Amino acid sequence: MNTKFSLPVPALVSVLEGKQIWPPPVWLMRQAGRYLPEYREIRKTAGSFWAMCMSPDLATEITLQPVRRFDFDAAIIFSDILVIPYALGQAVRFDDGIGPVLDQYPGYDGLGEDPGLWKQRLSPVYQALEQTRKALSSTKALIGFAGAPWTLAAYMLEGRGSVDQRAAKLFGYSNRQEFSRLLNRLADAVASHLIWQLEHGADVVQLFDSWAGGLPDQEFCDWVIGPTAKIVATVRDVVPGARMIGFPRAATQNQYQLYASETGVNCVGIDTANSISWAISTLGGRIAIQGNLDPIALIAGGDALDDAIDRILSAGRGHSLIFNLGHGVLQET
Ligand code: 1CP
Repeated sequence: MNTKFSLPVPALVSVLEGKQIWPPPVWLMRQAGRYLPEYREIRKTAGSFWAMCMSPDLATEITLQPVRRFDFDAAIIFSDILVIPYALGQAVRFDDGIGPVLDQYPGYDGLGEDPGLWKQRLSPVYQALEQTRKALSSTKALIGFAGAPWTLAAYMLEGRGSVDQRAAKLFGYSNRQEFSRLLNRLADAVASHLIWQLEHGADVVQLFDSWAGGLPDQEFCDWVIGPTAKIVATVRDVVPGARMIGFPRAATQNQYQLYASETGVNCVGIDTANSISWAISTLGGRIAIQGNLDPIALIAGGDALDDAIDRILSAGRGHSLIFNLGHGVLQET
């Protein structure tokens, strides 16, 4: 007789497998961070944000903080999308009050091409995932993540935060071939990073394409959908059935539709300005939908917050929904 007990499947994983769970599983993008006093406490002594990302013990503790406080259905590993340029050899630092600052883009030939070295540089993330998975209840999902190639290229070419995509667009329009080689290299590194995260305890991975908005349709196809589809296929070659969420923030409805049908992700994250009822009725037949409470409604609280939550829940009833924000939690929350 087989006496093996099976562990419960986290609600968020069930939703990504097409089930409808009510009430829907909840987590918040950027749920670990400066709005939490217990995070600020660690931040004071850790030295820097980067040191926190690169310490498996601190990253594990910070990942668990919001789950402990709010009983969210998922933990997202505490790290940053800019670990990929770092792994490729473009140094990153985080200046207080300024945000990320990157060394000058070294050119395609200056980017590291050795996956062994990428893995070595990113190993604190995998160690943190292993530790977190051990400490986390089996009813909670552990989410790994990476920046999508277009968004990473925007930071790598701009060299700093709050990018307006100008540097990446200019580079892409003027050197189409070299830009597509860059996106390809990024897609390889991102796929490897996601595979390694799944192999070290992540149940689900999310691709953040935070700067996907404002691209013409042709470039959205070439620079967002193409590399994302390549990543999804590469990851699933190694990890069959890998559960993946894509977040092409601020894409148009037409672009969201293409993204949902062409990339292969199990779920799309809807940003604050897009309509969740549109997303559920148009895309929700095929894949799960995640979103999309305005992070500022969470600051406002009161009736405005209740109404906004009710609207999302009534749109999502009877569908595969993951309740989340339309962008990250703000520090003032
Ligand atoms: O303490 C501090 O000063 C650091 C603030 C901070 C934090 C808490 C940064 C710097 N990154 C993070 C963690 C982080 N970043 C997570 C952790 C897990 C969680 O969600 O709790 C995640 C998923 C990210 C992803 C990330 N980093 C994105 C994609 C999501 C989004 O917000 O669009 C982006 C664009 C970044 C770059 C980045 N890192 C940090 C800042 C301030 C920024 C944005 C810079 C900018 O363009 O203005």
